[in-house]
Amino acid sequence: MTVRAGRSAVCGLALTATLSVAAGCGEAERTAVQEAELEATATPQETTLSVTAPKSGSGAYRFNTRRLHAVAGRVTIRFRNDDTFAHNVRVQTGSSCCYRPGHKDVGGTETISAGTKTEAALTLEAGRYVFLCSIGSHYDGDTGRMRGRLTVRASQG
Ligand SMILES: [Cu+2]
Repeated sequence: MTVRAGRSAVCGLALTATLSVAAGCGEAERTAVQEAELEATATPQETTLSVTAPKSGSGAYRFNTRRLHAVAGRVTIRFRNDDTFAHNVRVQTGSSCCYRPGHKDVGGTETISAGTKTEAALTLEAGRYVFLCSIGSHYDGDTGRMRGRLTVRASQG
């Protein structure tokens, strides 16, 4: 006999006892599970970060910010490319730029062409990250400054 059948038998007994107990039987069980699921998703830590690549003109490629902060959990990056070149926003583990041994890409936007925008959702644990444009040497060198630090703090609940 299965566990489920056993439960039904118990519920059957409850049903004959009183209606109120019967109503709680099984249904109460389901509700408890639903509540647990709701609780797990009821306090989503969600951060939306806006990043822009301004027109670089004759200057270096860059983002409009070198520092981003988020809360552990779902992090959405909204990226607008106002430059005349294609760019992206990638996130790597590590506290210093970029592609150091052990660093890994944990997500980010696709590469978008000039004058367009996009967004990407990542799930990040608390810690220090770097964000960068991964194209060519956009993140480093004389013509590239497209990099910065992303600090993700632990969620409150
Ligand atoms: Cu770029």
